[in-house]
Amino acid sequence: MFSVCRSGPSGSLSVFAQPLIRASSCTATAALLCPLPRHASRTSARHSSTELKRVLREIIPEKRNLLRSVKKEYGDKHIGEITVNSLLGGMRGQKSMLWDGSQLDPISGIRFHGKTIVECQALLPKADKGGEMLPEAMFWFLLSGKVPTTSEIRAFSTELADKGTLPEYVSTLLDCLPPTLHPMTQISIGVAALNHESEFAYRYQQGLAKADYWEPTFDDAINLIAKLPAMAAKIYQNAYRRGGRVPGSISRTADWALNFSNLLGISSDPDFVDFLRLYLALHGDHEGGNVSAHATHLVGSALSDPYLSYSAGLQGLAGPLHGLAAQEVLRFILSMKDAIPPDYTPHHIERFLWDTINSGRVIPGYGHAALRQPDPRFEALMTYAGGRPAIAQHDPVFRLVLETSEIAPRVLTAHGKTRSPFPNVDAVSGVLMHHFGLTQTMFYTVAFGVSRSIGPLAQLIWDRALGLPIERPRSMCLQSVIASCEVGQ
Ligand code: NMX
Ligand code: MLT
Repeated sequence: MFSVCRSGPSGSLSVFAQPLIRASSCTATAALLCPLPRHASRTSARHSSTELKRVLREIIPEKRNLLRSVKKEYGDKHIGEITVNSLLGGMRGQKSMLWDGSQLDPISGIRFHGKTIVECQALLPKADKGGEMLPEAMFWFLLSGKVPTTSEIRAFSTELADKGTLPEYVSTLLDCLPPTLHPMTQISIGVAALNHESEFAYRYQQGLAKADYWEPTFDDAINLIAKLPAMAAKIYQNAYRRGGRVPGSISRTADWALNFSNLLGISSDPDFVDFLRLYLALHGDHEGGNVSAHATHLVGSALSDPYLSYSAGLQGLAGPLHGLAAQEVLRFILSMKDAIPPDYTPHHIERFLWDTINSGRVIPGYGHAALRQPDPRFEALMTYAGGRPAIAQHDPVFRLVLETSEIAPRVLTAHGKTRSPFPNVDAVSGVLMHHFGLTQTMFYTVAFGVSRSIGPLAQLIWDRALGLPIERPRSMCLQSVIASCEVGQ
């Protein structure tokens, strides 16, 4: 029989307890590793210490103990189809969503319509002067399951270029934001604001038949994907170059990534453009369960338009356990570089990793909620770097990333907690941007957000085409979990 005290109104606490634990540890991680500049004035609301908070502080330890005991005693028990561990553990491993473009195998990693990354690299069209698959070709493939011809993709790139300019009100809105506002917050605001021109929202108000939902969803999705490079470049300009016009313009003959690169105006190295093509194609989709994809799908299931849906996805991507890890990794590597001697040995790296873990922080870029082997996206980027001596042999920051990737799995395995001690894609993406002169780490997740649009928006079109219903799983309070487990004991 269960013996932990169960008094108190559990329903509301079960909602609050877990986010509070996570938020405090993530904040500490960011602050300890490399504090971000804070220019905004802090209001007293941020430091509120109400009576309610005091009450909560007293209750939390008891609730944490209860949660631990429930996991220990009932973790493997089933409630309906799923185990208590899955219900309490972020639904890990549970298959409960339709997602057609890609599927993850825990060992071999992501497959796009059954094709590996390497197969996609071989199959999908490239730019005339480029060696990497085009991300808009990946979108085409994700959406249709068909490999586009080169001429189809050239026409599609032109269509994206034609739709790529930001409306004036969005540029003005972005200009009004504090340049110190995190770029991820800026892009999610900008994307949400684009819903002013949503075809889906407009036609829905006019009375759209359910069978036709997919078509304006498609139009909005293409319009949004087309505008993301210009939006990201504008945010970069405002945050890091004191505003004004971006250095480049959109060309009708350029592909999506080349236009993005020109708008950013960071590097004229053709290798940078090819890196961007690969980066944008690789980060586009990672089945449906990751936070950004799932958030887009969830919000979209309420028939919110594609702009609002993807804005929600971007807000999920902005979490340090998800896409923000790309920024955290580079901060981490640079702080390691500062902390170890110039003639460092593997022993110094290992000690730095242990110090990180022992102070209660995670090693960013390592571990995964679903993968159980090194992330093939990480391997694809390492292969890209490996073929370029300027990166692989002569970039000291890249060398440190490489050496860390050889040591961290051993350290995490010895630590014994992480289910997957291997590098994920974020372990290397930022250092390649850094190599090409994109050194503003807070921008890295914005590039991820430009890319991630292609998978979740492709799926959103299918959600509407197939008439998938509003997503509405049931939740349970902890008391009900315990009661269900005790039935029949
Ligand atoms: N460093 C130290 N501890 C870790 C790490 C890590 N890299 N990864 C997992 N753990 C810990 C984790 O915090 C947990 O500890 P506790 O039991 O005290 O709560 C324990 O190991 C078990 O976690 P897992 O079940 O292996 O991982 P989970 O599925 O909960 O989380 C991540 C997956 C990706 C959130 C986690 O591995 C992590 O925090 N990694 C670092 C952040 C990161 O790289 N995120 C990027 C993911 C890829 N992306 O682009 O989104
Ligand atoms: C992603 O690309 O979304 C990440 O690897 C996280 C995930 O799949 O859960």
